Amino acid sequence: MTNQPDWHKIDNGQLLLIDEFLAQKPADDLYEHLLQHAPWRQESIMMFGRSVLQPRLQCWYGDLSYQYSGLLLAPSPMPEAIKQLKQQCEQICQTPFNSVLLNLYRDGQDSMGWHQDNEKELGPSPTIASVSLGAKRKFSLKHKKSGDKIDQQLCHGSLLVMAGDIQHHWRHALPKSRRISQPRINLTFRYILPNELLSKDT
Ligand SMILES: O=C(O)CCC(=O)C(=O)O
Ligand SMILES: [Mn+2]
Repeated sequence: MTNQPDWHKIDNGQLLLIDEFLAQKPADDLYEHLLQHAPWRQESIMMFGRSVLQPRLQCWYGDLSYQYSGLLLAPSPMPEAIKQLKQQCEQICQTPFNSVLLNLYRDGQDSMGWHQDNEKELGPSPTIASVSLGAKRKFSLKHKKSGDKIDQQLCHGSLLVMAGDIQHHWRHALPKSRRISQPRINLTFRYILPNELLSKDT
């Protein structure tokens, strides 16, 4: 069951949060399925000239490759269960998605640092739809100029959408949390622009 979209205007963008985007049973089934069967990998990225393991596992499905922090994620067809979820997100957001990055935070020690989803392949003002499964975790946004902070608890089966110019003006992160011992899975749906639509000088 999905609620009516209720977008919140924030400085330089819009946020949408639907706590009960997925009903309990489909959320439980997808969580168990992905936990057991998704091809999770712990990737390394280059930081200050050294190769460092990321504090989470990831996998990627999409028609096109995606490059971030020096990592190249090769194209890989989306499984049916994820295609259905993609369609639900497209309906709510009224925009297409052609790829999804899955993150598995094994417990509260796994995290994602402050960043912007602003790779040029995502286009100038990307809409990013993020579905959460498993442990409830705090998600934070911080405005780059004003320092304003928004903290949002993301629960099992919820959908958070970032749209407008958020990726230019805000950073976001999933901080560590000592209290959490259960895994969380996050699926972030994106639209990757084909190479021929990217301007050559960016
Ligand atoms: O786990 C989350 O909620 C955030 C994930 C994220 O920001 C990303 O995949 O770029
Ligand atoms: Mn992100």
